[in-house]
Amino acid sequence: MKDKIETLKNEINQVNLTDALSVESFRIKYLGSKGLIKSLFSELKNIPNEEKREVGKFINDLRDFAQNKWKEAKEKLEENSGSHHNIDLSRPEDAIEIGARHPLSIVRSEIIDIFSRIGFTVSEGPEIEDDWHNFSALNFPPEHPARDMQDTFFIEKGEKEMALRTHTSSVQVRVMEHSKPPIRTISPGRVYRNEAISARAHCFFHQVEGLYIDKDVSFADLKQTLLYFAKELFGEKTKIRLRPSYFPFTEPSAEVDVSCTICNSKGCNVCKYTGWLEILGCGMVDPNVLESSGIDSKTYSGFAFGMGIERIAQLKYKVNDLRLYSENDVRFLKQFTGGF
Ligand code: 2NL
Repeated sequence: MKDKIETLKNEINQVNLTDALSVESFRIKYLGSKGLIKSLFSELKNIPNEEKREVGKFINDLRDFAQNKWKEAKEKLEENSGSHHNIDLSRPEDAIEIGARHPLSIVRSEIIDIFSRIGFTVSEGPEIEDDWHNFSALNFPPEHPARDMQDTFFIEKGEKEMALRTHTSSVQVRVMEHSKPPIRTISPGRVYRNEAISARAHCFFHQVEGLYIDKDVSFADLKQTLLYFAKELFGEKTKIRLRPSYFPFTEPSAEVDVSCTICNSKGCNVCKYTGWLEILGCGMVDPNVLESSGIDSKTYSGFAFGMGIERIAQLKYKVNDLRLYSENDVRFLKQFTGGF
């Protein structure tokens, strides 16, 4: 019996377990319920009682030996079939999503491009402003409602009370303070208003303001500049009309409409059947504003205008909810192309 066990042990020792098949047939042959080791155990009953204990231990050892060999081989096999061995190096990589320009960025670039062709530079400034640059220098009276907490985000910053700029006119005040006419500049940027967020209002939006100061700048210059702009942006056939309006920083002031590009002025629900779309506000710079920034209002005059980029993008791309611009939904964002 002992010899038989010894022979079986040698045999087991020499078996080569290299693949899944040999590992499984090894298990069946030696360790299975009808396997050779099991049959050794059943032969125990034919052995004299005094030897049973010793022979039983031999068979137990043999079973442990075979089991360990099988387990080791199986683990090795599983390890080798791990993911890094299954990589197909010839497989093409997943395509990289390259993304798309944001519609507001496309429209801003287009506006900058149109004005730079007639000599306007681009100026930028801080989003956190003091009262002077955002309000006082722009002729806002002390009691103006825009100075109210309900309209403007105020910030405690050191000793001074600061605010998130409500328009980029503050940038243009800085330009006037630091340079001499002629000044031809546009200031694109983000501005903030304390408003509840809805489809038609947001607590921030984007503006492009323009400023032109020189000797003898007239309202006719303003009108022709804006007509040129409207034609470049919406097409050669575009008409503009000016309606009287009011801003603290311009006098006289006007609101500018373009002929509805969606229905060719025939009347549609976008232009509310008027044939006209409002796109910007403008006016002749109030002499008080020029003087506040150190420009002699007897020698110089100027015009200024301001528009919301969201509004222009809404007309160009028919976006009917302002919130879409800042939700970062790629299904929205990847629809826009053009403009650099
Ligand atoms: C609008 C109207 C406007 C201005 C902005 C301006 C700037 C200076 C002096 C005078 Cl430094 N005016 N900017 C003038 C008229 C209108 O914006 O509807 N914006 C969204």
